[in-house]
Amino acid sequence: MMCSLAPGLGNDPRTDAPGNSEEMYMHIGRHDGRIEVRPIAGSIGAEIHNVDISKDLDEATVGDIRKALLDHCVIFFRNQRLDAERQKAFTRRFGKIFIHPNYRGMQADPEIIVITREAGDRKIVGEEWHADTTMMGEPPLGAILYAIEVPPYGGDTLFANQYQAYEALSDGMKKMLASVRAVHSDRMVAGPQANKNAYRATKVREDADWRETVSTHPVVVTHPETEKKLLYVNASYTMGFEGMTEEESRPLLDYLLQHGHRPEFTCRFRWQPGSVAFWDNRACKHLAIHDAGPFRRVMRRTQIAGAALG
Ligand SMILES: O=C(O)CCC(=O)C(=O)O
Ligand SMILES: [Fe+2]
Repeated sequence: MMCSLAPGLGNDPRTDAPGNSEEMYMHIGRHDGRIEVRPIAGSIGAEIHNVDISKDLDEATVGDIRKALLDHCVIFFRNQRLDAERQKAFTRRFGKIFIHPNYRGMQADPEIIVITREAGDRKIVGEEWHADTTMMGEPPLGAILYAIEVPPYGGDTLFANQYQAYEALSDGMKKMLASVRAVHSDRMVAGPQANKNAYRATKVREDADWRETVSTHPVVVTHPETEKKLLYVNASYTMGFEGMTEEESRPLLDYLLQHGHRPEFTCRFRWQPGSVAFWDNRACKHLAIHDAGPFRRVMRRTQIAGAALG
């Protein structure tokens, strides 16, 4: 993948010359086989440089990428060349590929969702603040989105850090939420009643055999890897709190949803062809901005299977 430090270089007498070793180190440092992590905002998101993710990466590099993902909630790569097979191979380094039940039979390859936004589409995939696919008992742990065709402007994606959303709540609210579970359903985003397909190019299951999937998750989830607490409700799937009516749940749920994307918890990613976003689907929410007007936008997404959340 990347150049590694030449063996024995440290013994080269030339590097011991005054003023020389530092310069040499900096030169090598850019190519020493380690990824470079550059945060893009104060609380979430980092660009990762010095790695070609279409290549067979060694374990150490995959470990560094995983660490960057856990540290920053979403990471971005630029100027990558990924065909579907290479994207799937990269995805598999982080877990099993998740097959999305609501796109089954709707796309050529069940392991891939091509998200196409045609000029003038009146709806798009992911235009509300959400984590992906949380109606599942075991929601995906992450997703990898690769930009194939992007508008000259518009069509950015926002991400919000849900650890910080949790941390910013008062002690009283944290205490109250500690034992509350929320009900998540896919009835707002798929099935005939959701009625998305008439308005957008990316089709989801709306056939008569479609059935709603419902699961409950804690409102405050402990991240299985970082072991930090985070706020886990979202506008696309969360219907209300377990044991309460949707009407009773609404005011507090609305408050938590709004709170979860305060500007200081967010970053905004501007796409170019070949850009990749890789998000931790437990630690952050995201939103596709519906402002691409007359332009086409084509993205390829893979998802990584996750585990039940506690
Ligand atoms: O198109 C985007 O920017 C994001 C869409 C989305 O929500 C997703 O891929 O999960
Ligand atoms: Fe999404």
